[in-house]
Amino acid sequence: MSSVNHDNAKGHLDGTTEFIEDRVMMKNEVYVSYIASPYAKAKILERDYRDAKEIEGVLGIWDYRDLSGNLWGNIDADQPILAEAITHYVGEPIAIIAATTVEALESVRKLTLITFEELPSVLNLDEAIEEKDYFGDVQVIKRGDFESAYKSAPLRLSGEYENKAQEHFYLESQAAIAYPVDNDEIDILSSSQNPTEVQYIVAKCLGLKLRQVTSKVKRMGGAFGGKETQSVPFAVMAAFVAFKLKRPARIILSKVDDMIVTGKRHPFKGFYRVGFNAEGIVLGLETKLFADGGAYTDISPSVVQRAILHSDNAYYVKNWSISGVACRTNHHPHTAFRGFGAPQGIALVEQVFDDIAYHLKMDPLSVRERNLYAIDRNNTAPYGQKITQNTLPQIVEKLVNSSNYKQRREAIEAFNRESKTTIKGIGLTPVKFGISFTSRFLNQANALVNIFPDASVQISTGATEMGQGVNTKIAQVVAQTLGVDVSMCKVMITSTEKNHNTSPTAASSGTDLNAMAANLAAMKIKNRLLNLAAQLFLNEGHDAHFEYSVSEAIETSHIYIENGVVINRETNQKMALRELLDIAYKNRISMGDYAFYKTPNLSFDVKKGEGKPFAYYTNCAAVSEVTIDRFSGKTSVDRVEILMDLGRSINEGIDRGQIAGAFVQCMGWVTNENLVYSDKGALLSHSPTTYKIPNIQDIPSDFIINFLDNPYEVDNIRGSKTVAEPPFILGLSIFSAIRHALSSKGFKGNIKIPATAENILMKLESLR
Ligand code: LUZ
Ligand code: MOS
Repeated sequence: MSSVNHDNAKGHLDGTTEFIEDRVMMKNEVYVSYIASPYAKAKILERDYRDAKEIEGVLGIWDYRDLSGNLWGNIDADQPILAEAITHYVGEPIAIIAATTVEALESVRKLTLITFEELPSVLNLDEAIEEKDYFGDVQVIKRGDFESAYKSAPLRLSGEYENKAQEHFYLESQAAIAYPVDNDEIDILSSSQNPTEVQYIVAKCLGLKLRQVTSKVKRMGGAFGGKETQSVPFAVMAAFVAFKLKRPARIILSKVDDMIVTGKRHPFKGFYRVGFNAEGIVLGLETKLFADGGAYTDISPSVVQRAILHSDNAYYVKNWSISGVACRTNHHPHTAFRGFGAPQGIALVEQVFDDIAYHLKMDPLSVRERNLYAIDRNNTAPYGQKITQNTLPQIVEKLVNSSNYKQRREAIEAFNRESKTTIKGIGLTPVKFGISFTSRFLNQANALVNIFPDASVQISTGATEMGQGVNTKIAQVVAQTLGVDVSMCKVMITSTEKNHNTSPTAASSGTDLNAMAANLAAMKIKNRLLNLAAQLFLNEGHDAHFEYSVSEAIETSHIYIENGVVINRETNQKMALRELLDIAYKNRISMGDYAFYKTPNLSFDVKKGEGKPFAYYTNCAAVSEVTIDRFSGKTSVDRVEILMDLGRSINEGIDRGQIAGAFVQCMGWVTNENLVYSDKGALLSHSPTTYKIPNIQDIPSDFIINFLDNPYEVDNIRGSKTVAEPPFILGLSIFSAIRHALSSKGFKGNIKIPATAENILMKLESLR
């Protein structure tokens, strides 16, 4: 299909798109904030709010005792909206404040209203691993017999892996406005990927029935997983105040508060042992992953599950033992972030392949190629899912050729032998990413589609628009089905009133699930319309007094709708769609419909670590070339070439944006983005001045994105594959390129993520 513009492209560029904070204040509307814990772990000794209540404009201050329900979390409801006896991380909310001005809120936050007794905290993942303080069970996937494969292997290596956290850095902070309705209902507008969870938890905390809470999301200014769960507490705070005061209430976090209070991409530590032969073929691999889950469960066990399910990445290993678990620390609870554990699981196995290659003095690409999932054999994942329609070998081969990888690698090695000021490196990373929520029940969606007599269409689904273009893609799919221009179709605000019990827009599945449901609803409407058209064409006229019915089985395959015209292929009869719609309306034929979709044939047994968790895989690969300044350690990414298999892309323009954005986001994670905490667990790099995400000058000057001409019929909406998360992981090719550069100067061993200029400089210094 075509590259239709994002439906808010113009507004996003000229600044007219409305986000939550842009909503005009209502008469009587109040501002909401919260009081945060200054300690990583502390006992609350005393709360005395009297000084706060004396500040002009303050309307109230409430804590957990005022909520009907306080604990939330969709795996284990262990996280308080407001801390009770003990606080568990720096920045944790303890009390809600409402005031008529932002200044009054700020004054309250400067007061000392709560006294604490500091308790010993766990701020270091190693300590948590030692203590075995886990969220849930250790998850395991095994195939074959690792121990004997390892023992009998001609060559063996073992090593450690480590990555730090990553801040989501969405441009719009967490935000919500709640409106009281009719004394006993709440309408809540929030910046959330998960309006249904907002509805559930607001109802729970306020002691309401779900029918009393309508949760809406117009759009988000970015999310990346950071609003999959963690928008909930702020929505609850606004809803609580609105319900209590019977006044509209808004909470808009500052960037600094947002960075301090919300969790990030999980830091991981990993340990591996690998047995292999002189050709670089892996005979047995054991990987053990430990994630820093932070203070509460959030969705860490799910993140770990996706991490271990991606520890094979694109490679077949006959004997495998994979395990993973999330550990409790006194940091903000870490959460979903684009890739959802897969980047960490894959980064570990990519490191293993680099380690093997440098041990054997081979090109890491050859080691990767030799272990890649093949098409007709060696194509079952360790958890038993068969890798069908495998495009990995084709992708790697094409990319190696089109990028001139081999010649460039030789040229780089020659350059590195001579150069006194800079060193270069090149890396190729293939990626296989499993598509579907690993929790099977989340793979469902519903949609409501209405067509009006003017042939314009309103579509409602549970998908939330966060800039990724899901609304544009859904509109394109429905427009094509109904035979109208995409400008005639509008995806409406996401609301729990139109679509119930929906999943978060996450796991790259927003379009797959919701466009499928919307298409099914549109098909139902279209079938009725075609049935009516068949009768009208047969009767060669339109008798408005005749009662047409759509219940009879009537052959309609010769009739289609295109560009707003209904056409009989056999007789060449035509009529305007609007005319047909008018007759449908007059004949009491429904012009709206609803549909439900669930991804078929998914099954995964967590205990056995076996089954088919994914509907399909999105495959891709990237080649990156870097230059490192030997005096500053700074890495520049000079050339990038990406090859993506997206089946038949629904919107190549939008997909290209997703690929480039995801890649650059990972570039930040593996190079420059560095979260620094005090030894008391306070985040020090909590604003754009101290936390550097890539900027426009960091984007590779030579940045090629190509789409694979996939030879298979992809069983997904319009033959497309989803795009959102997989290309993030391609940024690991930068990491491989950095290792290549360092190894060519004789550096052996590993480097942690992020490979900041400082880290690289220390490695280079160690070689002097
Ligand atoms: N969220 C979730 C996700 O609940 N389950 C998943 O499998 C997932 N995968 C990626 C991103 N978010
Ligand atoms: Mo996500 S990490 O798909 O919200």
